[in-house]
Amino acid sequence: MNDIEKARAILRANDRGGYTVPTDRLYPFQWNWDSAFVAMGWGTFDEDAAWREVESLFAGQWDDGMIPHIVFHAPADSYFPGPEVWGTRHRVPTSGITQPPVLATAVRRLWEKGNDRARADAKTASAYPKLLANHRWWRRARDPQGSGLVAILHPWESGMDNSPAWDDAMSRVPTDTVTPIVRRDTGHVDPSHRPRQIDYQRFIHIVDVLRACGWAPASMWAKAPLKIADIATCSILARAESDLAVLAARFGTPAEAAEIGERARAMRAALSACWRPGLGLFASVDLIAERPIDVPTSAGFMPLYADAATPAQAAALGATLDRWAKMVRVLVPSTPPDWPGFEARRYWRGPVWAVVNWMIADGFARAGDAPRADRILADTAKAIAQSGHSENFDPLEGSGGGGGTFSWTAAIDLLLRDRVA
Ligand code: 9WN
Repeated sequence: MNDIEKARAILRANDRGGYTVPTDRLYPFQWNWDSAFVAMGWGTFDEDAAWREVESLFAGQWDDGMIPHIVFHAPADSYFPGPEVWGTRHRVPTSGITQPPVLATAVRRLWEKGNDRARADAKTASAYPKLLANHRWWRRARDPQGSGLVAILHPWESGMDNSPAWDDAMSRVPTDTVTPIVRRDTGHVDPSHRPRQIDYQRFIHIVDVLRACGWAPASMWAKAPLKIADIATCSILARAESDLAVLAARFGTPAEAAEIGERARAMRAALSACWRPGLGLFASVDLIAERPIDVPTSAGFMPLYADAATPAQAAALGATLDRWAKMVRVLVPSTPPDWPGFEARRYWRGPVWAVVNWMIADGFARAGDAPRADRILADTAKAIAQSGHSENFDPLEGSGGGGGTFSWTAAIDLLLRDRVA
């Protein structure tokens, strides 16, 4: 089997009939941001499967517009916390929190690249109002004060679950839980790579608090023990707004296009103000402690992906990337090796993720910095060639970590090849 066939075979093997699990057993359901990348991956060779992926994620969308971070299409006992812990009331069982909104970006790409134009138009016309409802939900539920930045209320919402950027805020979250913690993850992958037990206690404490709010956004906003304007999630939403604006011009009304454009502009301005000269990066803001989070992570490059960096900021980010490059074999580590919290193999505290690389590389390319974009993509391809389609990669050695035969890593591999072709 050649390399491209290997990547396609992973998506086919992880397809559960209309949706793709991130990997067998470790993550046996549909995850929100994984599916957006996976849909783009499917789009390189099977447009039907790509649209099915998008539609099955929409099947989990709540009436208020929220798209949950997990859709539990079919029962499975190999993951904790399952639907019984979330106790939500949607038609399909889902979690009660969300994840970075990559979906509008994925739909735009599928629409623009679709070979069957009539189908691409019809599918996009049906996706557009759902995406608009989702972006409006973000603004209403997660930026009620109109700051221009949206907040995550759980580290899982960032997708970068145990990033050292959350350490200080998480240290203030109590560790007691109503829900008994019955971890399954540590039976599937090396426990020393996974978040620690105390992280899980806090993850589940927050779930308990939010569930007690009946998953009602206003009450969640008032009671959440963690509230962070995550620089990566905000950048992903700002970019998604720009992509949605393109769809609005074709499928929406002028008033909607203006509304979306205005949100995108406000977000970019708010993002630009998150620059931290001392770090040479952008940084998230702890909205409870009311201070920026001065921890260097790969998320700090993400405003490039939203066209929110000034030329001077983009140049400074380039210099930061060059400094990091001297310390690693594979860019972009989730946190750099000279940071005291760095751990080469523990989730989000060092490892490289192909999807994050894809977005950061896209950001450098948009800023006109093709050499750095190419370097990041070449490193991604090198790690995949060395270690296969792993969930993540050790930045010092290039070895694979987390789950194997991973859908979004296969999807990025396909996108890399699509770009070259
Ligand atoms: C919790 C599926 C998901 C990714 C996240 C990654 C990991 C889940 C977990 O796996 O998170 O959502 O149980 O560890 O951190 O980014 O979406 O691949």
